[in-house]
Amino acid sequence: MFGLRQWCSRPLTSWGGVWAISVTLALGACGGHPDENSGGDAYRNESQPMPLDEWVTGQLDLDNGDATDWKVVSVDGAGKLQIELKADKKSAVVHVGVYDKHGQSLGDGTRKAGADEVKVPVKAAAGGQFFVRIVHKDGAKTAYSVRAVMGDEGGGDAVPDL
Ligand SMILES: [Ca+2]
Repeated sequence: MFGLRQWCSRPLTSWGGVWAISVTLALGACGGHPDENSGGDAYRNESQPMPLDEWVTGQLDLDNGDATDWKVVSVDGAGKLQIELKADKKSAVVHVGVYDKHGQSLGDGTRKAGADEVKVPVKAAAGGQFFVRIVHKDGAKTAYSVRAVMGDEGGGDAVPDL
């Protein structure tokens, strides 16, 4: 179940100087890395900013070394954060994982072949940065659109609409 590709694309959890060494080791150990042409966003600390409420586009091409894109979104406070992803190609299987600033997984989902989109709702316990890992698991290379929205429920302290 945990193939080499899975291992290679696992999130790195250390932020400091150890990081550079980890990347070197990971690249060296994997050879033909699925993210050798990832465009500078294959790791969490390379996450591309994604403004709240705006569709952001990207591309994934597993067979040509761009299997992973990381995005980062900043939210003002606690609440329900939802990540929505649409992929253009029907055959594309795209996994979406959401992580907090410590790298802890908050939720995930998969846009299956033939599906229109996937929505991944998570609970943002506080404001701050949240990271989104988008991984091309299978199928044709594809363009995608991804958006982060904040809901008005699930925060626990939401003020009711009057
Ligand atoms: Ca990439």
